[in-house]
Order: sequence, then structure tokens, then C-alpha cells
Amino acid sequence: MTSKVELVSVVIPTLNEAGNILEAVTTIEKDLAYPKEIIVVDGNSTDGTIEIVKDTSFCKLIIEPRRGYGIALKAGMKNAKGNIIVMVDGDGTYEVRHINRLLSRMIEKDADMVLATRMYDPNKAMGLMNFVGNKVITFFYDFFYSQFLSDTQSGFRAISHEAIDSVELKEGDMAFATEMLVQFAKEGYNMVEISTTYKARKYGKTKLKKFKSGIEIFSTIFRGLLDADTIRTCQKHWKENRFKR
Ligand SMILES: Nc1nc2c(ncn2[C@@H]2O[C@H](COP(=O)(O)OP(=O)(O)O)[C@@H](O)[C@H]2O)c(=O)[nH]1
Ligand SMILES: [Mg+2]
Repeated sequence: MTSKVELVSVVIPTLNEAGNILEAVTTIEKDLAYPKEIIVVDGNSTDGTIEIVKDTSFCKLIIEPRRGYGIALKAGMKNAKGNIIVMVDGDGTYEVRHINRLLSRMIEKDADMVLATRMYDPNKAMGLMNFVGNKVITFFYDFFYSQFLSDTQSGFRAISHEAIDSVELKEGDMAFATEMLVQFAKEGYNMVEISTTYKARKYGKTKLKKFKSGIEIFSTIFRGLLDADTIRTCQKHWKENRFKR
């Protein structure tokens, strides 16, 4: 439950995002209407990302040399001081201007997590493989955990710091984003969405290994179900929320 925004810690993982990171951090610095800190967690980029971040006066830079999206986010979250953490990629594909809507929705719904869903994007800018993969993963996740999400692979989320500190997250790479949802569902935490748009990558390459990540994501979903209490909590959540949307 999050009833007040005291300080927002924005955590941004980067690995060779020199052409994308400046626009993301300057937009957040300019637009985010709440007290904030911006933490960039870089995986030892070699394309000048580090220098660009250092040149801004408002970003905190953490170097996390170990590979992995989840490892980077965890390193950033460990250093976050805010009562709310916003995670977002530094790859220019998310509409970071929507960050205030993420936070106002969090307060309005007293939510533990708000995800920015890209699945209603009128421009349909997401690649077909990613779109279909996301749909399938989200269908299984919603079905088994009795949730109502539309974009489980969104990397743009506002999260209660207290809630995320209360769960154990072990995944080091892309499955981290799904593990978070599994653990939150287990705890009966409240997760809601806002709608956002998707922008195609203009610079650099995706680090997503589709096949490897797909296997890790599905095994995270199925492993989470090996617990009767989880099923009970999720069913209770479904009964309480099915007519609320
Ligand atoms: N620090 C760090 N950041 C990473 C790593 N892998 C990916 N990222 C960043 O995490 C975000 C998401 O990765 P991306 O390649 O865009 O994956 P996609 O969105 O699934 O295509 C981007 O901002 C990347 O730069 C890593 O090993 N270390
Ligand atoms: Mg990306």
C-alpha cells in the first residue's frame, strides 16, 4: 500500500546506451513532479554512456560489472532511498514523460506496484515477436496467478520500496521482471496498470536473448506455483477484484 510519495528513486539500468540515456534522464529530471533521485546502474559500457551520465549533475552513477538486467536493478534498488522506486530502461523505448501518471495512479489505487502497459499502443510499434511472446507469457501469468495485467514484460514500473524489500528476488537477468510479479502475487500485493506507448529503439542493440529469457521466464512462472498458499492467495485476490475493473 502506498498512500504518499515522499521520495522517488528512479533506477535505470544501462549497457551501451550512449545515444539514448541523456534524453531519458533529462526528461525525468525536468518532468518528474515529486522529490527524486535518479540512479543509473551501468554495466561498464564502452560507448561513452558512463561519461554522459557523469556529465549530468543530477544522476547518481553505480557501476555494476556483473552481467544481467536483474543484477543491475537489484544493485540500484539496494542504494535507493525513496519510499517509491521507479524502474525504467535507459534504451529510449519507454515514454518516460508518463512517470507522473504512474505515481498518481499508485496513490489513487493505494497500489504496491503500477506497471506501464504498452499493449494498447495505437502505433503498435513493438516488434511482432516481442508482442506475441509478451501476450503468451502474460496470459499464463494472469491465468495461474489470477491477475489482470496486460504487459508483464514492461520494464517501466513504480514499486513500493517496502513491498519489494519484503520479497526475495533471485533472478539475475530478464526473468527478474516476472519474478517480481510472481512474488507480489504470492504476497497478495495490489498491482495495477496505466497505459503508455512504445517507441522503437533508435540507437544500440537489444540485450534480450529471446530463447534463453523465454525459458527462464516460464520456469519462474511454473516454479512459483509449487506452493498451495500462493494459489489460495491468488484466488482470494481474484474474487475480490474481478468486478472492480
Ligand atoms: N547494467 C546493465 N544494464 C543492462 C544489462 N542488460 C541490459 N541492460 C539494460 O537494461 C535495459 C533493458 O535491456 P534491453 O536490451 O533494452 O532489453 P529489451 O528491452 O528486452 O530489448 C536497457 O536499458 C539495457 O541497457 C546488463 O547486463 N547490465
Ligand atoms: Mg529495450
